[in-house]
Amino acid sequence: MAKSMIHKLMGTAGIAALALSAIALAQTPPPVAPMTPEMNAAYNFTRPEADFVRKEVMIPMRDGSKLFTVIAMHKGVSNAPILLTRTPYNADGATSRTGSQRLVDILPVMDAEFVNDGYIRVYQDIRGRGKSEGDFVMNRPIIGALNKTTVDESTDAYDTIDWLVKNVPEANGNVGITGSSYVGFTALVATINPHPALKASVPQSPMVDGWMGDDWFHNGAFRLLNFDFVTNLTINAGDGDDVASGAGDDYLTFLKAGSASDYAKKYGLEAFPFVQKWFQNPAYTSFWSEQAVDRWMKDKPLTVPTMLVVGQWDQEDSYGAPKVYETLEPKDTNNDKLFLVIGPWRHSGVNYEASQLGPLKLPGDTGLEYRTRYMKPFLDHYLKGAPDPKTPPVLTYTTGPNKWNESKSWPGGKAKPLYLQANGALSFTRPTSTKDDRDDYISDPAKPVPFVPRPVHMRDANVWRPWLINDQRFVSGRTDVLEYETAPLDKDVHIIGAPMVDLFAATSGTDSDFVIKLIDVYPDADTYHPETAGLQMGIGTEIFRGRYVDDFAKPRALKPGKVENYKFGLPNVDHVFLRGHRIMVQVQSTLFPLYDRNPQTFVPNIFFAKPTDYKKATQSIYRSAKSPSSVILPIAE
Ligand code: PG9
Repeated sequence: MAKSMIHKLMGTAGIAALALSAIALAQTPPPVAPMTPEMNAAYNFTRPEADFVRKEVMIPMRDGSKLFTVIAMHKGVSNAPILLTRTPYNADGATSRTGSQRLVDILPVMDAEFVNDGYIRVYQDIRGRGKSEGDFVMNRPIIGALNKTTVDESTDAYDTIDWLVKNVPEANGNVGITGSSYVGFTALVATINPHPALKASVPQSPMVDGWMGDDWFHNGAFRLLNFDFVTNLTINAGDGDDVASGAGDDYLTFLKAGSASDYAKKYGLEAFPFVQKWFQNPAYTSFWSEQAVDRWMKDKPLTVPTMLVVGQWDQEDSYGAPKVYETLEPKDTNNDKLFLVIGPWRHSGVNYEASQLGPLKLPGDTGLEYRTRYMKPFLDHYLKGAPDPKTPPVLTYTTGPNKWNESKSWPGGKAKPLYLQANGALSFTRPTSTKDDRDDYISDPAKPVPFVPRPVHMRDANVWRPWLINDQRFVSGRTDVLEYETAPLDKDVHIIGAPMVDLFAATSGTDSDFVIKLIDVYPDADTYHPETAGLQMGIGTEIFRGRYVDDFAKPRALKPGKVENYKFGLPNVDHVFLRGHRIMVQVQSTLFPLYDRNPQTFVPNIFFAKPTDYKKATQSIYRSAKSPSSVILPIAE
């Protein structure tokens, strides 16, 4: 019909009404039947108004496995550096924290300074975890004796970087890598046979040697919280739950279970492959020594500028970063590839708001200060060509005066023994007694010393994160904890490095653990800070399993009554015991249920100790001229 004819029939108003009802009809969704299934295939959480672009890709590795990767950046970014993180902890979740349309809200808090300055942020699930293909092997060893496949975390980093620089058009061709703990491990091993586009690495608290002092054991003593780590990491590819052992007092839960293998059996964990690997390797076998990252790295000088970071109170991985620094530093002849940072942080605290840890209040957010003043300028230099920020070879934070401290090398202190003395005294004077002066205590595995006040809820972040620094007064007065204390200091005592334990001890049993705590005792009278009056603040705590006194690979029974010399390090610190404070050392033989109990009777494998193996023992701590027990402090000069 011609337009003029319609006009004549309906008039202009009629046409308008018809047009409106046609639009209304078009806007009404088609009718949905009552039984239409309601699940939706997809929803794009990134709305058109978002200030970012977020892409998900599967990046192929050399063995054909594809790794799930999220690439996120502000809209309009170009010629930008990439900051990569390779994680077992869910790349999708890490990059979609909220439904916000601001990039800084969907990413972890530590990313803000980077993406706001044009960085492209990339998160990838490592093989076998999250949405990535392939098999997950805990801290997948480098290709070699333990790993006969063609892939490891170093080759996966290489293949990922290769793909990114070729396929992300907004990128400038330079890649940095960072992350903490397990993710620090992946950041560190990316520097082994690195891709040429990898221009800098910032491994934070990297897991380096799980037997010596990162996560699984410390000097041979096993950490019972590991069972939760394993259920978290090795049940399906996502984030598993904690062991189903209830929410009661962990102290009683573990005590009632018996040995670590009894606990595993009781809670259905004994078939987990990684649990079996622990149980089959209680000593420092080649299974452990050949996956120690410092050994993988020791023969070749570092080619990628690397800033190792660790917290002074890192309750999980205090060992790795300083160990790698110690191993590689002599090869960094120009002092331009290797950097060490030790901050006033708990494990991974560097990536969060860090103005307080336990009782320690700091004048500012030391996490943010580090990231903006040191980490970002370091990465900007290598990834964006920014001027050299002259990063100090060693950056620490001196607690006590609470200020950043730049130095040329680590450790900075001169060894000075602080000796255990009669009547619970502690002083720099070497004992002269020619008698076998000593203090005894009875260690009863049926009543182990708790590592935090009971009831113990060690999975609670508020308990777990600050336990190393928290007030130690809760064990005062226990007959199985010896305490030695200096007089109030007449001047500041500044330590910078790892205090070393030099302990002379005997046991009436045939095996034993020794735990040493170095403590800063605040003055009792403090009008203006009553909350810290008399505080016994933990500075360094470490354990040593006696059977390894000769050789970590070859445990042996201790001879009852024979004095042995135990030497081991406490965590690296930069701390000032202020004038008026006292220094305290505590000695004990259990730290439960953080560590499994030593039965105090030599058995071939403590994981399988029987209830009858657990026996009381009398422990003797010597403080004579011949056997002068001490904690050797690295005194700043
Ligand atoms: N140290 C941590 C860990 C390692 C392995 C298993 C579970 C936890 C970490 O924070 O990555």
